[in-house]
Amino acid sequence: NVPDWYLSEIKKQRRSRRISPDDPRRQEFLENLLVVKGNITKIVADAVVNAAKSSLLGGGGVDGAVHRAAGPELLQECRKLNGCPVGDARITNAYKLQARYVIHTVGPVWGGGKHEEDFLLRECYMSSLELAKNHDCRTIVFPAISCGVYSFPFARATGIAIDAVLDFKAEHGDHMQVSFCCFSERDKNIYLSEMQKRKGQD
Ligand code: AR6
Repeated sequence: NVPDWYLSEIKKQRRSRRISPDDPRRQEFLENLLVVKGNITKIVADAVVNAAKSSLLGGGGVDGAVHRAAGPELLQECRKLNGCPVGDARITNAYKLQARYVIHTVGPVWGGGKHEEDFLLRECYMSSLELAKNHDCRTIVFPAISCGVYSFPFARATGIAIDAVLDFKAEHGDHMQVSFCCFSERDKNIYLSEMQKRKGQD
């Protein structure tokens, strides 16, 4: 449950444009997206995104795996951040991960779709990409934010993730290699089919 004042504030600040379906760059951006199957903590990238909770103090799923793999110093640094609102992101060192940074973002809990879940999930991707860009990251890997404990429907979430990345690249340029990491072949195929649908739009 995100307060209304917070929602209207981030909506005002961030009216990120959407790339037109006819924009020729769309195909190119789609070709440059990668989907990998595996454990996100094993991936080498400038920034690894963590599907965190608002306290930023660790939990299960990706969050638990990231904290275990990075080591206890990650939690020490997270304690200093005083949490993070839903849809926003924070950056820390990555310690023992094969990455320069961990970007912690807090996805919305799925509550049926009428509580701004889509908008907030998009914000997670936008905030994370913006932080990565401001820290000169060339490669970033995302887990399927909100798709585990937070129960966001998978295909809907992957569509939002892909569109957010395309829109970000349309606005800021294609300077970052963006990958999506998921655990199963089934999940990987959902990403690929959402990408395919978008390729078909041109
Ligand atoms: N590598 C890649 N994907 C993973 C991994 C991994 N190591 N572990 C899980 N997934 P979740 P959420 C997939 O629950 O829904 C935590 O307790 C998983 O199959 O990690 O945003 C936090 O502290 C699913 O598709 O994140 C929060 O309280 C996706 O990653 C809460 O869970 C996300 O699942 C956040 O829930």
